[in-house]
Amino acid sequence: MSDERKKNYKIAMGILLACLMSFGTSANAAVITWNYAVESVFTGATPTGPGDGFVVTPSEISWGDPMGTVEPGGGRSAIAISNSPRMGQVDTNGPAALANTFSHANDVVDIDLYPQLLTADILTTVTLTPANPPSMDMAGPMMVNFVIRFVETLNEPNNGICPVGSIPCQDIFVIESGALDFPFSFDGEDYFISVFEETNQLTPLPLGACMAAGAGADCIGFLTEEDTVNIADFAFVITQQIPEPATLLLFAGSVWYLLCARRAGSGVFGSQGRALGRS
Ligand SMILES: [Ca+2]
Ligand SMILES: [Ca+2]
Repeated sequence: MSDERKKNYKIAMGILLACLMSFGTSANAAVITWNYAVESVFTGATPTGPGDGFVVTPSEISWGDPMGTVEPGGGRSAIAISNSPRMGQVDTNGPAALANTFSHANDVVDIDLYPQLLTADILTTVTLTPANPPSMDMAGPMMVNFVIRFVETLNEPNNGICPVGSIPCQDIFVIESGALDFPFSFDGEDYFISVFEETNQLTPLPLGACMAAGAGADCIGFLTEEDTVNIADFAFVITQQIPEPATLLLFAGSVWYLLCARRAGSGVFGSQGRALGRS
């Protein structure tokens, strides 16, 4: 092998080893399965104005007729958190795991007499403990504060036009702030948690719906039907960054060069062997 080829061979071998070491480090240290706990609570809320009937607890915010009930025809509406805390197992780069459930008992409320929900503060806490490979260390608790805006739309507006959809006008929730995707690190590895609503109710809303809720354009949220208990099941996935395409290209290029060099090398040595045999 010429000096030039020996040099290229060494470079390719070096890149290959670096790539293998990089993959090996990642594969050895990454957590495959986590035990998780996700808990959400209401930490505060603001009503549209003064008046009776606005009640806030860590698991429920209700409004409407103080003497009424949260049921169809009962004169009170409520949003509630259930399945909290939710515990289970989730695989890195695996299927989604269920988190907490939010429900809106959307009953008809007399908005001339009673204040309604305007904004709600939610604190969600995520704790992860490695199950495979097991570890006593813990990722978290990671805390995310969400602020949601709400509007109790008129069910039958005078002009007959709903902010979104058709009569009776759906009520509108907007997630005003709070990260639906956030990174975390554990044992030198970087991961991402991505939160979504399992039935894809959480979507970008039309401008009219965003404006009705007092939010800017391109808001995200969901709509709730009147006289119905609307359920939103939140879920999440944990992902880990796979090797960069550039790293994979380097890896593939190095393997290709080494294979070519080896084939070329066999020819040279074989010729020499045959030459030696003839002598
Ligand atoms: Ca309503
Ligand atoms: Ca409505």
